[in-house]
Amino acid sequence: MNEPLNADTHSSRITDTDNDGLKDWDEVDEGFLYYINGGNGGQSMFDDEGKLKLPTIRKCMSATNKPYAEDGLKRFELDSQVSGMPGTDFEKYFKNILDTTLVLPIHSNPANEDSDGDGLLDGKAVVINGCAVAPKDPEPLKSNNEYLWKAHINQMTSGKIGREYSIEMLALLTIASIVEPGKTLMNTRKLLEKSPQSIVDSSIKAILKNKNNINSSNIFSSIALTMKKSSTILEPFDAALFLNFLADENGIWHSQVDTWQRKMGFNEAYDVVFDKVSKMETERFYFNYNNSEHVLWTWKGDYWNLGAGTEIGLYQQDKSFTGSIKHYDSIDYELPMTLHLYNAVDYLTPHKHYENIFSWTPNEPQWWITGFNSEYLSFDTDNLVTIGTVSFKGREDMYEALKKASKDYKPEKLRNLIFDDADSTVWLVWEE
Ligand SMILES: [Ca+2]
Ligand SMILES: [Ca+2]
Ligand SMILES: [Ca+2]
Ligand SMILES: [Ca+2]
Repeated sequence: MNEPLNADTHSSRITDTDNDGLKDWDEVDEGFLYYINGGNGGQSMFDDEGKLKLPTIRKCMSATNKPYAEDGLKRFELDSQVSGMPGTDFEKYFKNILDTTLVLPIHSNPANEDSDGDGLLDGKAVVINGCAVAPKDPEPLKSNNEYLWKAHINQMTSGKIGREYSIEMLALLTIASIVEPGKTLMNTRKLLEKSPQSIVDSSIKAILKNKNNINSSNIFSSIALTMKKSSTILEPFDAALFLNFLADENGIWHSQVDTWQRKMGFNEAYDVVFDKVSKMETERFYFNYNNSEHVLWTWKGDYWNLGAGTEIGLYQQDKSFTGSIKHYDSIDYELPMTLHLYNAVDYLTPHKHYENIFSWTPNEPQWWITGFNSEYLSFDTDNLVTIGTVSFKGREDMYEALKKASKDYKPEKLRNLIFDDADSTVWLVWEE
């Protein structure tokens, strides 16, 4: 550090030695220092010269709350078995260590921007080309998905990233609609003969009409099987065309903002349908906002012939619907979102690493962000890992509402979210 931590100059309150967004002093656990120096008895943390009074390990051990001493002692116990350490007289050596080693209690290391070496910075997001690619470290002294974040930061530094729908794809679709359709378009043409809107309308009607009987009716199975039958005879191109998806410059398929699925909204019955025909996981993050239940809904899995994919959508409850299950409408505005999919390879071995399946950081804000790589065929759906962001900038109250609701989520759900207050962004890190 440039200056010793002291009370007089206050330099540590204005200096950020490691440039991680936190002043040196903010990285120190002031509360513990105050407590260990007898804060309750009115003693100062500083001596007469204004220097910090650092506790010894033994003093920390005397504290009711002794997170630092516990760690230290474990290390010293191990040291006694390491060659070069005194084999005899260990007690005396140990006692000396306890009484002479001073401890600076910290939240994070003031001299290291990434205290725990997991790739996430102690006090700010990792920013590449003006874009936040990893959140502020939620636990600066505990490694969080180290290999995943390092792979992701590397991907965002030098990998292929989609930002726009492909112009060639738009041109191709226009041409396809005016020239005689080739073989791959034939099946889609058959499906779309009646016009896409009528297919959508009848699907919506069938699903909404029957969702109250979801457990007893076979209608869902037959809808699902028909959908699957239709989709498996299609090339990815046709399936994407049917779903109104477009490819980006890297050949990854994505939903569009203005699309027929927006009218359908979402409910749990749809997931039941998808469950019958694909291998997919879903997770829902419910929260109340503006007196209405909202849900951040996410999926990842094997999407028929569209390949490995993942999605995040934002919905709000449609209170006018009076079925036995709740129906959600798509939100009628858009937010900046990004989405990335990885495959954890050799997951249970020391060679574990993450392969990027796609990265999609569209310039256009989204209500439902999706990505599908139809070239990616060899994977186990259990090993898919989604990283996504939803920026609530301009809708900070919504961010706060989700953050507040998350405090009641079960740990296995909560661990998939990271809240970065600095830019009101929610990070989805969905590994298991
Ligand atoms: Ca710092
Ligand atoms: Ca630091
Ligand atoms: Ca870190
Ligand atoms: Ca960490």
